Amino acid sequence: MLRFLTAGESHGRALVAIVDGVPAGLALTPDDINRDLRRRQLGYGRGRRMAIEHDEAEILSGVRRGQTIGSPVSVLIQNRDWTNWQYTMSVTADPGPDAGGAKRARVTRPRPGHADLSAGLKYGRRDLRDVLERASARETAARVAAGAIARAVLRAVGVEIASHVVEIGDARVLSPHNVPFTDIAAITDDEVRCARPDVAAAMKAAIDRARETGDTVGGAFEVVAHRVPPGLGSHAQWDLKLDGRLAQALMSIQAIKAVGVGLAADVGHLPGSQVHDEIVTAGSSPSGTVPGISRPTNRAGGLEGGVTNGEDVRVTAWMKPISTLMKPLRSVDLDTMDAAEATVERSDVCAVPAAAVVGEAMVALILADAAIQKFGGDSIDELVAAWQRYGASLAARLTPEPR
Ligand code: EPS
Repeated sequence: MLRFLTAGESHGRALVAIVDGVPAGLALTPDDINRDLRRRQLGYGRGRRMAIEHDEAEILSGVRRGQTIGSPVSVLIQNRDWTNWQYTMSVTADPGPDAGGAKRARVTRPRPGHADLSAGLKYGRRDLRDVLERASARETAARVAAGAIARAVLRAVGVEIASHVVEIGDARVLSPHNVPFTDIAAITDDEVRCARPDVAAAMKAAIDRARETGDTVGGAFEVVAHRVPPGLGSHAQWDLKLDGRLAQALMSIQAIKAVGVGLAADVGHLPGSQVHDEIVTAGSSPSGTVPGISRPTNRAGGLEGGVTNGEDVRVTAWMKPISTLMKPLRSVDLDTMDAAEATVERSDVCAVPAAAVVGEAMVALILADAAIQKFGGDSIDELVAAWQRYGASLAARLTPEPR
């Protein structure tokens, strides 16, 4: 079982990810992780914080001489901004005279849409900074580090994962599920990560408009996993259904409010003939990873009955606009109970392109876990061998019997 936890506050000393259950013998370097950390930091609409941070992974454990050894892999990512927050974020009650950074006032005016109010009440914190520091999407850097390790596991068996931004404000890609994986994997536009250049320009314009009016803007991204074998997940029990597990993983990303598989919400108004993917014989050119079988369409997003069907896994997540508005919404000061404007913190105008990279990480973690459950994962050699045996058995089973 592959599982992970993260720790760390947005302006604390560092973030940490612990990934448990990584197969032994997997080649892993900090660069494998740093590549994804860098991609997550890019994007049009980010705030000034991204000019401060240069996220880099320090592997603390679980790797020896370039290979995983079967023990938990822990990764540390420093927060460079911490030097400006040492006083406010001090672990000790008395930070001492040398602690750097401003003495920041308590946060008492919750931002609508943020965890400030709900989690502040739950944990009984009078300074809402105690919840906003952890609720912050800074945490997703640690998820991306964990996801990069899962991606390395999947890469060993040929699975690739990529994402594209399909909607920002009123700019959207029409029929995003038909954009081929090769177009998505080839995206070089780091600003909005959109496969359609004309839509990318409209997306940037939508972000500019939001910034000019002191507002924020949301959107959607699709994550696509390519060359996934059939048979990951299970139809037999609710918590084994892979579509459900992917949905939970994506929904857990900060600010995500909806998740869909394949055609997603469109299945509600289309007839069955336009929702299901016919099954046809393919001879030597299957559409996915099932020998001899082709699916002319992939509206199901590679999942039927909670089990992968050999087509690309395609999942979409919708992100709400960031809840820190430079032109703040109405709130209440929880100290005085007077009407007040919500707190304004330095923030991003749009983080959908970065969230897409986080989405890739979450999908990688779930698929790698499902693969380890099906094929075994004590060592990467064992996993690859079991995967190959399964492929060979499918090919043998799907060969026509002599009549
Ligand atoms: C965030 C607010 C901003 C973002 C941050 C998420 O940080 P700050 O409050 O320091 O300006 O930059 O995202 C990151 C730091 C990151 O690495 O993605 C928030 O409140 O969620």
